[in-house]
Amino acid sequence: MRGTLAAEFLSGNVPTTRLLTAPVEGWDKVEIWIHYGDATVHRHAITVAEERRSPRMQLASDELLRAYRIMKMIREFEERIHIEFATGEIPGFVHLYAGEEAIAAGVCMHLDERDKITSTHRGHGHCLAKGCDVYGMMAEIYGKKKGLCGGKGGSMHIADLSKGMLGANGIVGGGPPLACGAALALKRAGAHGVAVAFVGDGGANQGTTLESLNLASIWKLPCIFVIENNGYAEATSRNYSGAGQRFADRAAGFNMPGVVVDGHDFFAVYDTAAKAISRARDGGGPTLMECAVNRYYGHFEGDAQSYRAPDEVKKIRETRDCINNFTQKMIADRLVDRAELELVDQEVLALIADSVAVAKAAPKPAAEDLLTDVYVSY
Ligand SMILES: Cc1ncc(C[n+]2csc(CCOP(=O)(O)OP(=O)(O)O)c2C)c(N)n1
Ligand SMILES: [Mg+2]
Repeated sequence: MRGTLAAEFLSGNVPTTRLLTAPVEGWDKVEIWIHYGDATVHRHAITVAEERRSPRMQLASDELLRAYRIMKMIREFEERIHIEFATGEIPGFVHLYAGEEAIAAGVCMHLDERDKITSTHRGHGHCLAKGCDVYGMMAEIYGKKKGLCGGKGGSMHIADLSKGMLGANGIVGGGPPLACGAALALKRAGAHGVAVAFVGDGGANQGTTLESLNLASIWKLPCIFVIENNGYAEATSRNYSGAGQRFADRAAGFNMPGVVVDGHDFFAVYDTAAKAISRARDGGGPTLMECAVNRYYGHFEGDAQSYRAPDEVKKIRETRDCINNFTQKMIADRLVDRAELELVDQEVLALIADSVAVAKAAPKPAAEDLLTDVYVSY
């Protein structure tokens, strides 16, 4: 142990938990001995069994900062687009993911370049969490030629196959069958890759989703279905549109595990996704994760939201915000410093501001680009 950390530890500035962010499998007790030269100045024994149950204790501080950065990036991206859309410069429809960041981050942090995701019409968060380029995304949303899809897809159809992001999707329930196809290809390739389908609560009622659950189960596909239950499909409350209390209960009918998780809680999502993804990688087949969450903006930008109580979102932002809750836990447990988080904030804000400036100044596709990329041969 380095002297500086030891000194901080003795002064109480570093809690014991900080030293246990990556406990060794099978250990239930750790003794920490602090030496300066030959002298032992402190000996401390900790029972780790309790602490190891908490997923936040399993993440090293650089991973916690990565989680924070992904969520913050999505939030700031969406907040900025909310402002920019109102200027009229962004073409087409935009559906914002703000409020749901913990889901994309908590799931995608377990994925790597082998893995594929399919998305929804509310896809910016999934793209960012899977590693899509911020400049390419912003240019795409502005309909510019150097956007990820040449400016022809816009917000609702961003895709980057090189990152395993198979596309935002204007077809509600369009993602799950694609994820099954990707998962079948991954299974045949034998490299333990997985496919994740993000689906809304409205999308979960589509036949395509139910057929995909069946297919994934009978073919034992490495596929995870993440139902983002934000309580509404457009203006229709989930209570009017979905039979049964929980989507997760439907999983039993398809012979796969079904779990409900708090979609505002990064650690709950992260932990549940870890189990589902590692099960899928090991050939155990699909899992359905239902994440209970809220969206902060309307169904689309411009939605008057007359179907929501006036203070509905305000209350959720104040009490259940995934980033605030994450930050409070991190600071309380002294797992990261506030200064480290502020550095991330500055970096993310600067990046997004620059991506907007670059996107605005970029050229649109030319007339001769109109018919390129319309048909693809395989
Ligand atoms: C097949 C199909 N049916 C209907 C629509 C119109 N539509 C667009 S978004 C949406 C609601 C989707 O709700 P949900 O799946 O809960 O996702 P959320 O918007 O809440 O993220 C509907 C009905 C569509 N795009 N595609
Ligand atoms: Mg919904």
